[in-house]
Amino acid sequence: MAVERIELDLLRLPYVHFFETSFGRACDRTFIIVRVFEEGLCGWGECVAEEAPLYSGETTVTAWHLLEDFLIPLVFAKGIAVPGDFAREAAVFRGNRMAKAGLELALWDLEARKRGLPLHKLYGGVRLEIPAGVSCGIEDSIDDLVARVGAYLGEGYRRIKLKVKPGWDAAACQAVRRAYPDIMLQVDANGGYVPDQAERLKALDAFGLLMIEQPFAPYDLWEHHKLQRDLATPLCLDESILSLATARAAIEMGSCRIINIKVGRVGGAVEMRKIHDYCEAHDIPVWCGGMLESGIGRAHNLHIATLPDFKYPADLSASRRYYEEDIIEPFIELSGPGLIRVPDGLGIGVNPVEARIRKASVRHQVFERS
Ligand code: OSB
Ligand code: MG
Repeated sequence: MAVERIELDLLRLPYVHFFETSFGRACDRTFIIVRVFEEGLCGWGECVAEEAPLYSGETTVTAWHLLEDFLIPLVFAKGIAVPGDFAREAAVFRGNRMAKAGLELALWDLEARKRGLPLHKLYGGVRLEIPAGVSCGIEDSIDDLVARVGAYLGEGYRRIKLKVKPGWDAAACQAVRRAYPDIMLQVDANGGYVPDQAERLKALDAFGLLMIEQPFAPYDLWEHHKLQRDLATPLCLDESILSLATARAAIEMGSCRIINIKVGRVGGAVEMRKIHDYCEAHDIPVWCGGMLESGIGRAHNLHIATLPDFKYPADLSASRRYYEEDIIEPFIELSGPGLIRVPDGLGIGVNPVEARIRKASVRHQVFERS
């Protein structure tokens, strides 16, 4: 059998609260939803490329272009039906990992549905509840930040990540630590520091952080190595890790002690699995990052985070932490303190709501196998 039809939607959803990082402030999320159809079944994927090329060089426009002009024609030309075949064939095209992952994830959901399984069973996951935390953006003031952290803790979250940048780092950590001395706390700089600012990062050793995520630019594995050498806190890499090859280089160079896995950033669950297995074999813990996904992408992340080497809480929060009206039913909610249960229906186990997708869609296109 082979995929017969693929549909793309470009959606725009407003955040419940702005999200500010070292890249700047965003008030809504633009992303692509991918549907693949075969014999009456439909698989769903989400492409995490953002509107601007800040986190990654990809954008919603480049991802749509790759999907429309290369990846979807490839699926039809090769008669592809399973994710492994797609990953192998799509490897002829360089880069554009988020575009590839959006389509590959839809094929994973379809494959699980064809086999009558929840996706975590297909992956061989080992847990049904995921320890989850909140990624807190930069606020207008430290008081606003402390209040927001307090509200998330009140909702039951146990692990907090603070976005940092030069000038919004030690003071933010100190204020949150003073208010909540015992919480699991970590920071993420999204590459906002240059090596000359290493002293600012070393000062963060004072706050008992679980990790410092991506202080320097993505390509700079050597500078991360030099910083890790002089730092007690483990470094975690996010943007730097694009593939098994970059993960291996970072680990062998001692550029990090922890890896943030995002399936979109590495081009799909096939590559995600290679990185996961390599890290597990080399005693490098991983955890599941997020890209402020809609419920479709977040459900995919929940299934991925069931794999055994996911040892730190994920950047995965309830639907309402991100969006007033998530595009799935039921919404994702905390199932216990700091925990989210993995949906146990077929495939990703949540139901996308067509009417909400149509309402948020700014572009829709159908592709048929000829
Ligand atoms: O660096 O982890 C990041 C969101 C968009 C782009 C990059 C990142 C993030 C987050 C959000 O931190 C995590 C989440 O989805 O809850
Ligand atoms: Mg990050």
